[in-house]
Amino acid sequence: MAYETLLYAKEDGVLTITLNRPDKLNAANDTMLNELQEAFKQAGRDEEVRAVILTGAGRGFCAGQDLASVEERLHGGGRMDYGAHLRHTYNPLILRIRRLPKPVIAAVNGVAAGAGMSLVMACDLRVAAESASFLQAFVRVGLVPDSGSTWMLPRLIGMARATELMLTGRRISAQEALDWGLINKVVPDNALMEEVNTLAGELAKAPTKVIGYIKRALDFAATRPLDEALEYEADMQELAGRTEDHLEGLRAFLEKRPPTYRGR
Ligand code: T3D
Repeated sequence: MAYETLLYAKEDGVLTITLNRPDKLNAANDTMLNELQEAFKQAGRDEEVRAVILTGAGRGFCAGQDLASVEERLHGGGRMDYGAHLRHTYNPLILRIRRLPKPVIAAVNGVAAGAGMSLVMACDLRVAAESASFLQAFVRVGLVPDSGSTWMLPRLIGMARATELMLTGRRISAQEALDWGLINKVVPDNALMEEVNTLAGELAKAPTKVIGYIKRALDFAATRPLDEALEYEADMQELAGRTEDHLEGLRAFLEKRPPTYRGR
């Protein structure tokens, strides 16, 4: 499928989805939001895809909702029904990323603002270029953090810091984001894609189904008491134990050789 606002490139099991409205710092309009949902749906269906990278073209990662398109609607005398808009666009997209049974890495090449920052947080791993930055821009335009920010940010950096970023809209550097636990790694700008491609390449050779179960177990445990999390771990382990890759892992260990996982 050809996309208007995304680049979609697949190589050696790694799918790279690039947000492609560089002049607008990849701010998300409705076309992009629909295309992102479609692209992640495709990523889920395509068995060749075993790891996904999400990044941005140009100097930004994503500046959040395209405010010009909101203004256009309001200017035309219309009403922007934010609730309905979120329920049809960002919310299903965030769930689709979280529920994708494959690893998703954000390669944060520049500024990630508002829902663009939420998108980064929805990914499983986050690697940022030194010059990248993050802001909960919502309050600056009189909006509440959305697209999962209120759920994800306090879990990643704690309530005190999350509240500060949400109430002030302060922009933080990649280094501060790393120090606070928001991201996994900071690399020089010119090394970003090489670093992320290497990581994605390794993940594309991992036991993919099991990675899907790990994602499910983590998200389940995030909101449940210990006894329920233990039960869920047991369910996921039951499923993992039935995969071909588990058998391969066992054999490889006993035969003292590296495993070859096929994602099944
Ligand atoms: O239902 C719903 O949809 C609600 C959902 C809401 C979710 C949200 O994401 S709300 C928050 C929306 N985002 C923002 O408020 C961020 C707005 N952008 C900025 O504050 C700044 O652009 C940045 C801090 C991100 C970067 O600043 P800077 O100085 O590096 O770049 P710039 O010059 O401001 O932006 C470059 C261009 O991108 C510029 O266009 P121009 O003048 O060169 O033609 C700018 O207008 C455009 N741009 C940046 N952000 C957006 C945008 N255009 C539309 N929408 C944007 N969000």
